[in-house]
Amino acid sequence: MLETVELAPRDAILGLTVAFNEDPRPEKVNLSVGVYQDEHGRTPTLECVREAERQLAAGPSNKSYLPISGSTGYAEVVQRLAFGEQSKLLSSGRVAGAHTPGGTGGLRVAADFLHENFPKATVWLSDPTWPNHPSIFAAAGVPTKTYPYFDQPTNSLAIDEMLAAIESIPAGDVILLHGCCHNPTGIDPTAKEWHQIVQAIYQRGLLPFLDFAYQGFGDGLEQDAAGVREFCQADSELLVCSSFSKNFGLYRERVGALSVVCSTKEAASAVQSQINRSIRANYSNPPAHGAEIVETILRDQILRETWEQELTNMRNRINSMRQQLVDVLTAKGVPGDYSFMARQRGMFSFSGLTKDQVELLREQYAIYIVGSGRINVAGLTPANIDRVAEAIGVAVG
Ligand code: PLP
Ligand code: TYF
Repeated sequence: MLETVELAPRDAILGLTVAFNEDPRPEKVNLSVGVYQDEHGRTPTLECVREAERQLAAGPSNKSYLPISGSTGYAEVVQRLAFGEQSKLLSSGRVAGAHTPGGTGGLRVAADFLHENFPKATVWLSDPTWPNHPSIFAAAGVPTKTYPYFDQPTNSLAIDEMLAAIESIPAGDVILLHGCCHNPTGIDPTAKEWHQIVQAIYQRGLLPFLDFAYQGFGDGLEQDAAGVREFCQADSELLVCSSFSKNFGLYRERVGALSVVCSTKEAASAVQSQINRSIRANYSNPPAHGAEIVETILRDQILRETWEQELTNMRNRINSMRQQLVDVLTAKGVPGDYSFMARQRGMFSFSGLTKDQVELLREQYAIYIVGSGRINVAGLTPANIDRVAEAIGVAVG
């Protein structure tokens, strides 16, 4: 029977890393998957994480199951980070949620929850978006459609088209937004645009859903929460999916969370019971280690300061590489204006390179970029930036 199974296509992004690892050329550069690399091209474990693990190893051990929705202490620190230390939501009893295996786990739990409780709802995704978004909702049986987001000619947010689209989405549908550091474009709404977006969503009667996978990678922990806070300000219902893969460098530990802001405590209890039901039939209860690390760091003043410094260093290195790439491309006389790359935020730069140019970079230079032209800026280092710019020059020339 199993011989009838057909080969599935590789993941558009993770599949490239498989191909990269198989590439024998020593000069190869991986600018595909969104994993932070330091100036030596390494993905180090953060010092705050190593220290938290030392503390955890020295303390009492408990390998019994966590509750279905995970640790409540962890949920509290997650909410403080997303909603702000002063948020009235923290003690309101109006936030349901779960500690999930990564942001992806949170997205899938939310998708199952939506499918089960709002079977007629469509989830609206930005065009473009992270390719895993449509896959996750499709796997849960949730239909998706797209709204305009990116204005190619100006490399900016297509705010007017986006607002007009929101006004025509049927009430009761769900709209997914990237909390910050939009993947793949690197373009986020300004404070004024967030305000317009929130008002339009609120007036239209849509359920907003923020995918918050890069807090701290844009302009700072608080600055990057501007969108989340604008929804809270409007007293809006809201789903937030947090991921700590990037900002704590905990990728393989699978640590994330889903927080659902409801309008009453009673609604939150019912939502919680439905979320738990989805989790039970999915992975039963979450893995503990990554969440223990995050909670330990966020509850300890010294570890938290270390973390914020390490996160700032990662953010600054990425932003400095953005500027350097623009400078080197300009210095080499590569045709085109690349200044937009320095304005984008997060790990990625939507370069405008075409599929053919991306292929040329891979075949001739062993430089791996996602087919959409998305460059992982965090993969650039002082040692490879010149060669990357040179190759881009040939590709676009
Ligand atoms: N959402 C977006 C937009 C992402 O780029 C990622 C990255 O991996 C995730 C969610 C989920 O991350 P993870 O499941 O590794 O926590
Ligand atoms: O967009 C990225 O590169 C990251 C990592 O199926 C990732 O979000 C990519 C693809 C995928 C899971 C994670």
